Amino acid sequence: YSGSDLWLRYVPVSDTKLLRDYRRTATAIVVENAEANQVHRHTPHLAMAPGSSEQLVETTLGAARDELVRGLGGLLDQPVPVTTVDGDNIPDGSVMVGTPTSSPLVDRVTSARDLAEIGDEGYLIRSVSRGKARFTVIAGNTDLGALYGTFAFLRLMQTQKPIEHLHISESPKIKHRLLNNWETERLYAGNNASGLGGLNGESGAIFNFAATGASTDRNLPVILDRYIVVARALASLGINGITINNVNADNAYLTSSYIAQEAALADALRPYGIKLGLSIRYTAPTDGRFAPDTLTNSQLDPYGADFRGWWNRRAQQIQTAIPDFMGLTVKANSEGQPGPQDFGYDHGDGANAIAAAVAPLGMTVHWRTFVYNAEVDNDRLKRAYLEFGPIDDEVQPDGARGRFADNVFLQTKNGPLDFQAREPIHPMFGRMENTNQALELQITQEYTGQNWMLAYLGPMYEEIVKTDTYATDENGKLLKKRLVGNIVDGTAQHHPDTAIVGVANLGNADNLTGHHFSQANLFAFGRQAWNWTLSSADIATDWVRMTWSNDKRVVDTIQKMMMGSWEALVSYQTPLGIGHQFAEGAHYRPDPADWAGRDDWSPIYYNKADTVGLGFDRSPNGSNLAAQYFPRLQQRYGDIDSVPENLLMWFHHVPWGHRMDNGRTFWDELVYRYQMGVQYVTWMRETWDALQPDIDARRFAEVRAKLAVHEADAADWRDTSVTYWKEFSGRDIPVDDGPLSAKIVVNGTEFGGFNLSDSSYTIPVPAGAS
Ligand code: BDP
Repeated sequence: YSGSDLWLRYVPVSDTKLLRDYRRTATAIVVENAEANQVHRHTPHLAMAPGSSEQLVETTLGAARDELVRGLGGLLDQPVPVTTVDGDNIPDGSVMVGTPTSSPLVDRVTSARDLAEIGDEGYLIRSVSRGKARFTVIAGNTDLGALYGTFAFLRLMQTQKPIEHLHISESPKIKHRLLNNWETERLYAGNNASGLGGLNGESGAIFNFAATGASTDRNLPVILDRYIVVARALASLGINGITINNVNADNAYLTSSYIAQEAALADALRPYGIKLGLSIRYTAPTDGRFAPDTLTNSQLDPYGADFRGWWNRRAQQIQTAIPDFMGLTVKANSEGQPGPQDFGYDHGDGANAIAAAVAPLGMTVHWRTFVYNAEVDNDRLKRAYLEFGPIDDEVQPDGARGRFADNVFLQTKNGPLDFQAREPIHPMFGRMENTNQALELQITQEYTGQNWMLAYLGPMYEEIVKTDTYATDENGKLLKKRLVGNIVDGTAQHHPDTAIVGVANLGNADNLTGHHFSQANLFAFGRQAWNWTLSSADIATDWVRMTWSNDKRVVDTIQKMMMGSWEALVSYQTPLGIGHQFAEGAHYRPDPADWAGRDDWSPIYYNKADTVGLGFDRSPNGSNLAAQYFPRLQQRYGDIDSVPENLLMWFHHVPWGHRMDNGRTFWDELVYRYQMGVQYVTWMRETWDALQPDIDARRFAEVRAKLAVHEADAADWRDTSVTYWKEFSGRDIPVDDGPLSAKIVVNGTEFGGFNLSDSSYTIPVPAGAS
């Protein structure tokens, strides 16, 4: 098995008693008027590629019905018929899907009050008895809600939960649950950024939009199996939009020939409730490819009719082909991308100009806040808040606060640097009271091991969304709801429109993500986007059951491996709050001694290693990034004695002899952390080996091969880093003379199982040295 079905495998239920119960509870599929609400098709001859096993569907309820046919058929290991119901005779064991408008039956057996509570995209799943018949109803207010409920129902069986007495009401906490696909640049699902070559056909972008060359997909509205697998998988999580191209945007995506391909893709994804968006370049109107509709630089005035008119015309052209097109994502004045500042304007002027151009079409603008330079107080991290904060605060002519338009979302990475394995939260969360704010998380493992390291990021997402911002109101009073999740879902500051964005890891590898375990990060992101209060441990358990096995020992073992894997990565890569120690370019290997041609890309700029200690002083004695946080966090982060140890070097230049909470010196603890992270990977490799009899051969071998690379590369991180730090600390490598107390702990639970008492560690002599 190649992994190409992601978590939608539907293998027969292994527990025989449960299989019998399920077979009794799900005997027939009833979807009334499944063909009634045909989705829009722009491309008349849309077709699956020859030889496809997936099928195009034309309605959302059709997708729900087909998923039940496939899912129940697979899980129950017998076909489950699609039937119609005569009058009142609902067959015992029916699984009925629909909305009160699509289905008179669903209307009859659901209560208007229950439905009122779940909103547009929520669902109900109810076990109902009528006379002698017992059946299950899956209902939404919209077809999409009903589809989400269908996947949730199948998930219960995939994870072997009881389905006889269901009383479920679910609705998403965040309105726009989106992916940004970084199509080609460092495509971690399929490229060779690490220089290690690829396994199992990892070699390219998932959507083939090549402008030139003899690609077979080019300009042809041919849909590949993997697009539909992705659509189904994303719908199973409730993801409702995808911006398909990289934020360093290529204007080609706005040309007519690309729009035709985008329309075909949108047509194929539409039944699954997945809308398309595009990343754009601020100066696209000046691109000669749009002639005769090409502007000159002097026509790019954000307040002028030329600039706004151009974007409005282009957006209209897109909307004609893709009526439900979401909108545009903009990376401006960031890492060399053009933006309003090049023309004497600020981010508010630029964002609002494009927003005004697309607002009449009902589209949004996601304006990214990833702006930085090292010149602000010698700290790259301070700039975003300094640029965006004042615009959010600005009093407008009508007395209201905040200049950003209503259809603008400021899209902010979880932390102030750049998707490092662990960062403190971005200081802007909670600070943008008057602006829509979208949280951007990275699913693709750019800085977290790419497709070579097994790192389950669910606990990282959980840590982020459950971090307390200590946000206060205008009188300085602590808000009641103020976790990052509350800010993002709008409950903290009463924002009606809300969004979360995952930078996705989809590529054309057979298993779509390169590393089999990277599928789990997409799964976790989607589940947490739907409901950020979920536990990442439970999500991992579900994923393992759906993807690998329902055997209890296998589930427990793999889940345990996953749960400590992120913390292990932090340990051997960037422990105790050190950040960005990567060799330039690929962002995979360590190079702490590097100056990358630019301060704020350079490991030495971030580590500040010297004979006194290690780490970046962002306390009031240093750059005082700490002051950008709300008062409680300001104090906590600003003081070396109260900062959480896992963020120590993020905020302080820590003396080598500094005492840690456990009594060890900082130096000793640092070395232990590196070692502990590597040991965890060794333990994972050994543990995986022991699972061989329980795992299908191909996936077992592929993961095993990756774990071997992972272990060697983790050791490289440890050795390269510790060797370099030692030049500054001048201290000996600690030799452990008893059980170490450092452990991989996630949410209070310890993970691993390795023997820490045997962890004395000696740095190998570098090659060539004597
Ligand atoms: C950095 C990536 C770069 C992205 C950038 C961004 O290295 O490829 O374009 O983030 O988010 O992490 O814009």
